Amino acid sequence: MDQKINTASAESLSFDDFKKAVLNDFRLINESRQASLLGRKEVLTGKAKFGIFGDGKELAQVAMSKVFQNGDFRSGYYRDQTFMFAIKALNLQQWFAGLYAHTDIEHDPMSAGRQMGGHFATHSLNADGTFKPLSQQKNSSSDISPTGSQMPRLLGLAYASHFYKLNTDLHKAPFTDFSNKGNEVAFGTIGDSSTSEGLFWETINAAGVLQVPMLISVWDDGHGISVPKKYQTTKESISEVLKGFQRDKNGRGYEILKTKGWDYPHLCETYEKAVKICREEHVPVLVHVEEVTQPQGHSTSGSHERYKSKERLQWETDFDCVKKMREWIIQNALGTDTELDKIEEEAKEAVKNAKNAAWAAYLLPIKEDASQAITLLDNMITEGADISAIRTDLSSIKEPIRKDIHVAVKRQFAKLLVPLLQRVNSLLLG
Ligand SMILES: Cc1ncc(C[n+]2csc(CCOP(=O)(O)OP(=O)(O)O)c2C)c(N)n1
Repeated sequence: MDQKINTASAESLSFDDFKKAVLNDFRLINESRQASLLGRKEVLTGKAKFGIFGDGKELAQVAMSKVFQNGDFRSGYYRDQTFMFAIKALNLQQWFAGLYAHTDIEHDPMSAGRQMGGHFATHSLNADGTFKPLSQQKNSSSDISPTGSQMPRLLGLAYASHFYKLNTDLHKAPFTDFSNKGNEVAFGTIGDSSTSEGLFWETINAAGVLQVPMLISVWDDGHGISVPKKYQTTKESISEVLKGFQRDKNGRGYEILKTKGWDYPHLCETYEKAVKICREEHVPVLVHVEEVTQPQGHSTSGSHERYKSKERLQWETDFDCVKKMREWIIQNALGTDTELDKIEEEAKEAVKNAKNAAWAAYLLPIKEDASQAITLLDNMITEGADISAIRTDLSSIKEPIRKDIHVAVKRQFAKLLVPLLQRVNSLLLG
């Protein structure tokens, strides 16, 4: 078996349990991938307005989630659906509800449809405004759309743990609900092109000076929308240019680690190492995850075939993390083709069912409004105006959106108002 999978946590598991854990991860990345594929279709067929998904970044996020503990915080960006699934802060149906912008917090717990899909969060407050015990749950601050804006907040979260560690008065109740003596890690995620921004550099420098438990991962897919790295990043490598920040005998600084987005055992090993340094020594760590792909391009507003070369597209197919994990499982006799085919099929089915359930739940209140509107139309005094077509049009729409209701009611008013206005007009003009 591959040497690299003998990481500390893997060693403590029996072969069967290890295999089970690996296959669970394989299931999760497949579900997340299928959600991205189906999500794009939902947008392109008009059921959702915009989509920006985590395809290509699944494996790195599964590895990161393994070392994320209660009390830890994430400050990240729109690619992190797999991580949110892995820490159980989000399920597939809720993810689709967010895509449709379902304005009900029970359905879209991320923001009740107020944010773009793919903007993730956990709740720090109970419904009555009191704090939840943050040290006993997995936390994520709420994503915001400007790229790089997750960075200052990430620093703040890591700095908070630094203070909690230093101030022993905070090591007892009720403060233990917020921090376990400062032993948390603040996990950040950012895309490679956003590392060109000032917010990134200021945060990186400050965290190095302050020596805070900040673990920042760069998902490096080589592009910022359509612009390749050679126009964004000096030497085309953020870890290369940050080498001066590496801690050494001359001073405190960073631990900088490199890994690849398709290499499951090395990703797991890297995150175990990274989090140990961060949590135990309060030294910031940067994990540069290279060779990450973006199978569907940047967002639903573009098509990457227009700006990536044939060679790059082929490389992205060959080094797709789902494909590579499957190959690795087979090579290491942790699963058979039949087992893996079954998992892939079940993942597809689970995602399809979650999508259908989310869509039905999204439509339910709209359908109720439409049926109320139809009753309203029926009860209106028509004064001879023929409005049956308006009613028929609305009631024949199988999946109405709110606009359909507004249009029907407006048409009805127009039909009724025009003769009325004509009468008023003729009265006034004699
Ligand atoms: C401050 C700001 N500038 C521009 C944008 C538009 N924008 C959204 S995503 C993106 C590219 C980000 O690329 P990268 O950081 O590499 O992340 P990726 O999407 O490739 O994972 C840009 C320019 C934005 N959201 N915010």
